[in-house]
Amino acid sequence: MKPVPIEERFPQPSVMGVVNVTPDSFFDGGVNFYPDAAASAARRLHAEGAAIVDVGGESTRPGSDGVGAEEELRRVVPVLERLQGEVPISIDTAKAEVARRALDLGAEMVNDVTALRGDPGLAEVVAASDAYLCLMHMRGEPRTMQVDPRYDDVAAEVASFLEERLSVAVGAGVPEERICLDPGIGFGKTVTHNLELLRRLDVLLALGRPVLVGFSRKSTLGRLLGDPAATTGTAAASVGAAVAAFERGATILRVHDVRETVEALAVASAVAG
Ligand code: HH2
Repeated sequence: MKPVPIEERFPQPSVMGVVNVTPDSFFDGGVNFYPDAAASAARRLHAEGAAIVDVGGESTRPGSDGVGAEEELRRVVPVLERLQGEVPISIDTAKAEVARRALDLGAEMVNDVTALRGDPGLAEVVAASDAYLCLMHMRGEPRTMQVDPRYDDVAAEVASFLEERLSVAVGAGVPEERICLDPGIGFGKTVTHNLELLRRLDVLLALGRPVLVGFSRKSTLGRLLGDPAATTGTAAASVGAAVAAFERGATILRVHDVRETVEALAVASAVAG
């Protein structure tokens, strides 16, 4: 059966829970590094109301170097095997081989922070499947992206990048109705850039695709609360950011604190009517 359009599968607002099977992710690094722990975390986030759980085997935090496909597979495959048929899964990867294996194991979405620039084989893997696809904006690469990022007009530049990547994905055979777009909070952006992207989310919404926002626990939140050296933010600040993103039109909120975010969004959407 053909998958329904992404906005039907993930009505606004939907929560995407995060499980990083890594030793070094900026917030949950090490916590879910072992498959049983990661699988339990995914089940818990789903039970708390996550519509989908994003499983990643490579940290993309500022300064990170990345890992090879073999190591990424070694981390995520045992987790996906445990969750198959139980928890809706998104695979956070830029690698064709990892995506292919994850899709074989039942993943429903491919979340690519490189927007199909990381691996020339990924578009074909997604196009040959029924998967949803998230295309994210990143300026530079994780190792160096936070070194003095500059834009003339951050919202317009992010939108024009995503418009181009959307047409690449569609040209490669991924149906447009299965694609969502993401401004990439913290990926080559200052605090000011991140805030402006949320404030002007309408510029991205004008591309006609659902928008996913991942502000959860990111350093901008800690910096806004007065710590210029913060590398993370609090749960409460993350919930505030998710509600602000929802109110500006985001459809999918990618978060670490699922229960709190689901509760806050229930109130915000009741108010929105
Ligand atoms: N943020 C992170 C990773 N993947 N994917 C999308 N689509 N949007 C995001 O904002 C996004 C993402 C970074 O967060 P996290 O996975 O918690 O950390 P790390 O990359 O260190 O594993």
